[in-house]
Amino acid sequence: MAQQKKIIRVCFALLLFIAYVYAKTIVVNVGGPAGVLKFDPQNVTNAVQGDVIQWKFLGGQHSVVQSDGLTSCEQSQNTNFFQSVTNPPSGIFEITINDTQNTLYYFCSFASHCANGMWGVIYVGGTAPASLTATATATSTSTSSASAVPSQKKSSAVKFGCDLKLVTSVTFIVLTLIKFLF
Ligand SMILES: *[C@@H]1O[C@H](CO)[C@@H](O)[C@H](O)[C@H]1NC(C)=O
Ligand SMILES: *[C@@H]1O[C@H](CO)[C@@H](O)[C@H](O)[C@H]1NC(C)=O
Ligand SMILES: [Cu+2]
Repeated sequence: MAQQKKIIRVCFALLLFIAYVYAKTIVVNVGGPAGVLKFDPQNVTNAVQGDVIQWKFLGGQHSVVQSDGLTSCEQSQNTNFFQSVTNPPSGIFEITINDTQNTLYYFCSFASHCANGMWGVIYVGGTAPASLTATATATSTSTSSASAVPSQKKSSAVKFGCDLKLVTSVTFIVLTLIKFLF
């Protein structure tokens, strides 16, 4: 009995650890020196529920405002739309991805930046068009602008309940562990 309890505790700790490692922070660079009017990467194709999107303001006057469509320069009709101020004092603006599948559009609302192409998209849970995922894979091997680093603070045992791939791997690990221990 005591041993069983111990095994359960080990499994639980393992699950928490996996959930902790799994959530990632995706950095999107905003602007830059000499009037750079872009979000880099413009299309985030690898976001999943629980991930944090972190916009880093590198220079110039910019903002991040959610919209309702590709290349749209109007703020979202959604009552809970996300929005940063122009140049947050911390130099960073973050959102957490709540949905398993969604497509989030946003733009820079400063001056006419959006009309000049300063907009971006976050494809959540594999909703990105095939053409984009193909280019994303091709470019991510040569450049590392779309860096995905494991988050230090975002972890939750609740999140993995919704991700099929993770549930599958967790089940596999737990089953292997149980088989190994008995
Ligand atoms: C992002 O996706 C849109 C829509 O498919 C495309 O027009 C745009 O060129 C893409 N941006 C980059 C930098 O690949
Ligand atoms: C996710 O949910 C939190 C808490 O309800 C909310 O503050 C945040 O704006 C939501 N994120 C997005 C991208 O809508
Ligand atoms: Cu801007």
